[in-house]
Amino acid sequence: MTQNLKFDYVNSKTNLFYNEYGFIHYQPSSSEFKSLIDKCYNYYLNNDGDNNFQKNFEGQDGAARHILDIFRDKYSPALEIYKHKEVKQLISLLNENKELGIFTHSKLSFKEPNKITDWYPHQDNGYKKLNDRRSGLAIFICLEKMNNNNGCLQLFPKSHRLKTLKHERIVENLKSGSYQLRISNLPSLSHISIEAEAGDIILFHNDMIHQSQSSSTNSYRFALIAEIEFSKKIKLDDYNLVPVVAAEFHTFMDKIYLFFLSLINLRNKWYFFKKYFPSCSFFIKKWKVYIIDNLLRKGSK
Ligand SMILES: O=C(O)CCC(=O)C(=O)O
Ligand SMILES: [Fe+2]
Repeated sequence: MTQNLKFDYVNSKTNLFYNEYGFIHYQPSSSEFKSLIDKCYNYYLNNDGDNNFQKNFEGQDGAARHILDIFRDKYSPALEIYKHKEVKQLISLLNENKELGIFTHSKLSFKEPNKITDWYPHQDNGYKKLNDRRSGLAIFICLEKMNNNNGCLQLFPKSHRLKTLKHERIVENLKSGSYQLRISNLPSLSHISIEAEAGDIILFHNDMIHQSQSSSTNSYRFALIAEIEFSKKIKLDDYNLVPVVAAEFHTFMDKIYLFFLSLINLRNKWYFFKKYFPSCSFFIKKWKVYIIDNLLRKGSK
């Protein structure tokens, strides 16, 4: 496969394509969906520099690549986009075993123009703990046009069949301790560039190898990404909060169980602490940076 195939319909053929190649590039036709996309694009463009956003994945020059947990931002249209029928039909198509689907996290992925914001080749499952890998996928939604000039997504078709490969940690920013994971031995598979329009939806398996380069134009290449996991077993999301449901629904007892799980969870408390006592958390962060700085420098000698 040298070229990207785009679908403007969703049926069993789309599903067969996904099973074979590990991704789907779908172009929605709904004008209502498109206006939500425009609203969302403007929301992030006009809020650039807003300190309330939780950002991460800072590169060597300090440029972050993600705004986190966008579904819990009540002003962002992101959740409305993922609840739209254009997205829902794709989720139910791929939820072949009719399991519970939860969003494990949601983010805005972006590229500060002319900064180093590449993503090394990785599988999203590489970031999961060994005992916490479930079947799932990422739903990547373009808020603007993307191509090779502004660092479009690049996929390695069929790589989802290789299962989760070994990744290594690459520290990018010693100050913040930010790092990326990169596949240690990249298999000899060719990749394709996903050139897309605003509103296009790209779904890819959580073992799909993918990467992207920086933006050399004045575009931020805004894209939403949410990851879904399908399972019979419920759990908290990556922010240790009760997850947003993507498919099917919880029973009442499941909801109570999740609520108590979130109450006793420590990481959850840490988010709370950071939000309400930012100055204390600043000192703790400094201390973390000191440790990472020293230990890693010593370790690499
Ligand atoms: O935005 C991109 O180009 C890729 C981001 C990504 O792969 C991730 O967040 O896991
Ligand atoms: Fe990824």
